[in-house]
Amino acid sequence: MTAKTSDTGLDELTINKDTQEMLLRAQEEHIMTVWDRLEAQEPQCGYCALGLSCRNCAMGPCRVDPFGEGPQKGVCGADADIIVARNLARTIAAGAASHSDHGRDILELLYHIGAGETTAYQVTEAEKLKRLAGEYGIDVKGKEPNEIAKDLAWEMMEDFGTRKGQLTFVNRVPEPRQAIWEKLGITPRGIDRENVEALHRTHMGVDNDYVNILLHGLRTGLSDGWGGSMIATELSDVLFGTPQPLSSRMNLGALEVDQVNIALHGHNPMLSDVIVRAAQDPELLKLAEEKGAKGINLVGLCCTGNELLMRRNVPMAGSNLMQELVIMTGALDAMVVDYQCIMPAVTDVARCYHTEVISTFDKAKFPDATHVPFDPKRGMEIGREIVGLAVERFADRVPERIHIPVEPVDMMAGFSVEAIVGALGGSPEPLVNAIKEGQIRGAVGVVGCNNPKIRQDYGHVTLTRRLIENDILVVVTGCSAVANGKAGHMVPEAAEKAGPGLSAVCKALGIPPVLHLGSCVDNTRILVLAAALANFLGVDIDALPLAGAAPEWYSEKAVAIGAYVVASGIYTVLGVQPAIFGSPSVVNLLAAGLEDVVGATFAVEPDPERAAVLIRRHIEKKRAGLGLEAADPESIPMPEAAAS
Ligand code: XCC
Ligand code: SF4
Repeated sequence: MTAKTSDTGLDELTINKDTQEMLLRAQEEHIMTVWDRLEAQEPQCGYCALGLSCRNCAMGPCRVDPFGEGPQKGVCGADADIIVARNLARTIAAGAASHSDHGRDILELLYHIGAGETTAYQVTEAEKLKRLAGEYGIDVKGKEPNEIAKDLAWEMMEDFGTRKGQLTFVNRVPEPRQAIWEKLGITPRGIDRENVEALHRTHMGVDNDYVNILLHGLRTGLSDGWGGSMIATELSDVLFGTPQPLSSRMNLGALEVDQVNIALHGHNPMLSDVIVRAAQDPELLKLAEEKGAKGINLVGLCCTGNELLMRRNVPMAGSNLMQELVIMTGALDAMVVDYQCIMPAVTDVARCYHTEVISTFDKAKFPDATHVPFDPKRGMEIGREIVGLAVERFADRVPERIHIPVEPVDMMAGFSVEAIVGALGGSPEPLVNAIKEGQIRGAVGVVGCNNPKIRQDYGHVTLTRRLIENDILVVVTGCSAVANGKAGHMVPEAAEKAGPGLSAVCKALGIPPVLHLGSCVDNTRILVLAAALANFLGVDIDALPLAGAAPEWYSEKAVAIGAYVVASGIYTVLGVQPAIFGSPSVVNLLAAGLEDVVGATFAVEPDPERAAVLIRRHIEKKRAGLGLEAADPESIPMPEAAAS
């Protein structure tokens, strides 16, 4: 069944030519995609969409009638506020747990290296390792990197538990903000602890005060942003290198028709790093040649793709909605997956082609995939085995079915905070001055996923475009980085699309107006940058002309990110409604009440033209608050809501 793609103009589903061509192919070949499955689910459950259903215990499942006619309480007596708040807290916990468990995997790898248990990996950034060890109070004098690695890993493991009382990276947070968290009782104590406590509190009959539940939701988010995700980012830099600006290419055109193509999909870079090395192995290259291939070509998908793009210049095939479509090119010999955002549907699509799906983590298995369990102690061996499987598959291609749409688009990636500060000459001062003088009005993180409910990339690209046109610097991560890369926003020449002030700054520095900061765990780079700017100015983060946006989010992880960004003092606009509208009290708290508490709120605005105005108004307001030259927010006209 391919109803959606045949009934609806492809233009309404996506702004991308590569997606459109592959959806036509899906129609011809009768292959179901995520868009078809969404249509099959419609109409989706209204109670669930509003957050009003609960199945936290076996007296339920329960639901609260939003129109006030049916039941207003669950069997246990939980009302709409409690049910919505509990559901939201569980969503945050699931997202935070995903990021943080990813962080733990990298951390355990650091430990194995330090303990001399693997030679497949090593510390590549000894200086950064020392800097981190310093933050953790470890004496590094006279120690070899591996010894420091072991000590640091041990200390970071304590951040997951409760022994320390609070996470070490909380020390990076500007003091006024630390004081706010302390006063509210939401300073994150231990990464695992906050997640476990979130599950405890949302069990029947524990926390029945929606405000209290939501505050803990923020704390759980903070344990991700200033904990699990931050550890993932920092240690990935230590092990695989701190990203530096580089030029690359992206979209489905990154596949090579005459080479073995391997897509690396998921989030954790540790396995894909050995695959990058194995793909250069002369023996495997020779085997590929014997099979008739001219080489071995790697492409990325989702955040594993972002990690590899930033550090290894592996071109990106696409974002989360492209994972089925890349198989339909008929030119993908293997898809290697680790975890998160990998649709179970990939093995269904792969069955229609010659593509081998290879799962690699014991915690993330897929029916019909070949499972090659990752073991950091045998890294290279496994890398070679996987590349070997892909090479074998090349011979099974069906030439008539190969269709690679479009040519790849050029883009730049690799803007770690270190690289940005480096480009500025070693200090955030030039950026601060450009903001003070109004050349740059402020900065916005446009992040997160694609969601088939939204015309693919329209939200990311439109919002970003309106912001840069108005001299607002945009930083991107995750699938938003793919959207903006494909739209041509991430080359230095894109400075032409920016307003005069931002354009001049970009030209002087030779950088694009939209900077690629990395994967979704790398949203912590935005926190680090925001803290550095705030500390430089001697203010709290919420005083800065900053904002966040997730125009097309779908994932629980995006909710966790939203929670830590807002709790860190940054106003955030969501393009997809979270399941909270069944409780006006919860909506009120998140959209207004939090302002007095953490100095930032959430807004929901599906129309990116209107979201851009909300953000511009917010930035002018913050500029005025800092005593900088600022426009009257109300002088920025709000476009009419688009008819849907
Ligand atoms: Fe997943 Fe990170 Fe979302 Fe993309 S942006 S769909 S979470 S890959 Ni994080
Ligand atoms: Fe129903 Fe309460 Fe059980 Fe939820 S926790 S399923 S509202 S009885």
